[in-house]
Amino acid sequence: MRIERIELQLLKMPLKSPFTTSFGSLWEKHFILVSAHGEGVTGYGESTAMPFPFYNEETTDTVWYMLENFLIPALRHVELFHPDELEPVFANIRRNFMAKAALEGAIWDLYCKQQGIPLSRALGGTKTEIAVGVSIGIQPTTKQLLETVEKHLAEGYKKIKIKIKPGYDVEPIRAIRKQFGADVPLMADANSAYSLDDVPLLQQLDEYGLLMIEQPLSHDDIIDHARLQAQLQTPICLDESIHTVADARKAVELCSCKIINIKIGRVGGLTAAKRIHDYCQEQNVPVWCGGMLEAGVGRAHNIAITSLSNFSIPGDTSASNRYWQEDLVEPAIDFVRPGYLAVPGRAGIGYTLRPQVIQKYLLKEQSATL
Ligand code: OSB
Ligand code: MG
Repeated sequence: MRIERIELQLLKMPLKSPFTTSFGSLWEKHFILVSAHGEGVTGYGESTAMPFPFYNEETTDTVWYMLENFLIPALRHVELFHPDELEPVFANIRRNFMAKAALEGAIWDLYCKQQGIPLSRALGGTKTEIAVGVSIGIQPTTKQLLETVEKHLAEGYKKIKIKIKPGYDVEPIRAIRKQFGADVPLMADANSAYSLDDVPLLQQLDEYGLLMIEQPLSHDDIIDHARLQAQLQTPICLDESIHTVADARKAVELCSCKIINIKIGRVGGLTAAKRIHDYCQEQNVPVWCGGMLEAGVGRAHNIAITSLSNFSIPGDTSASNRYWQEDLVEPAIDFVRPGYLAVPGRAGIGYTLRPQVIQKYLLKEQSATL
């Protein structure tokens, strides 16, 4: 495959409403859009890094820096036949998973467009539609939380994920169960806000029949999570702790979790995401696709990876209108029937970009010829 030029664009888009987690609030999202040009077609990738290093160590600026100074230069003088070959090209650059994933995603899309095949099929996905859930940030009041849950259930979302933190955990979950019953597919994401001192509190959640609790303990831990899982009925799902298939193997072998959240950005790209998916499938560990408040390009990549069969739990890939007044892609990413998104049959990511929307939110851009 030929890659002639890589373009970087920094965009900032306001969220419809602020998104609050145990690590802070976000009012607007920064995106680095990566465009890979070659043979008359263009592939797109989107960085999922936040402007601050509170979810992981990367930021929008570190992603730009790594792309400009290390990752794009690493493409010079290499001949690629398939995007899987990028892993060895980037292997001597430590971590920086989101930076790698943004570029790798653009090259996967470029490859698929050059071959004329959908990204989902190139990855081995078979589904034609995917069931999706919604992630609800910490709300100022229980009333607002219940209204938000009600709205998303009425829209048809197949899973409700709420963010929790110390002081905002048992009570909101109890309130949701009381109002909407035991059958609502409900889970909680703690974003590392607890420690082993909180075992008795976390055990109180067992009575609410949650699908899982996501990343209760430290962002870099798998040992304490195994201790906690041994004392909890609620399945633990790991997010922040898993970056590689080796991390997944250690967590599964230690029984640190029963479910894994795969985020393409957090694991360094689609090739790594597929590898973790395949390992978990062999181990009978279900996975789902986590979100990072993506715009259309990132959502399209999430839809493609979710078409793989072991993505058996609805993920965070809500419709475009969940966060955005206007999205970067068309057609708009929306339900084909309540709770389901279609897996596009068109080549590559299967969506086109909207230049006027990109121009409106553009902060800076840069281009490198290879
Ligand atoms: O931990 O899953 C997380 C958003 C930003 C940072 C971390 C997380 C999230 C989400 C997903 O919960 C939100 C979404 O994309 O809908
Ligand atoms: Mg999470």
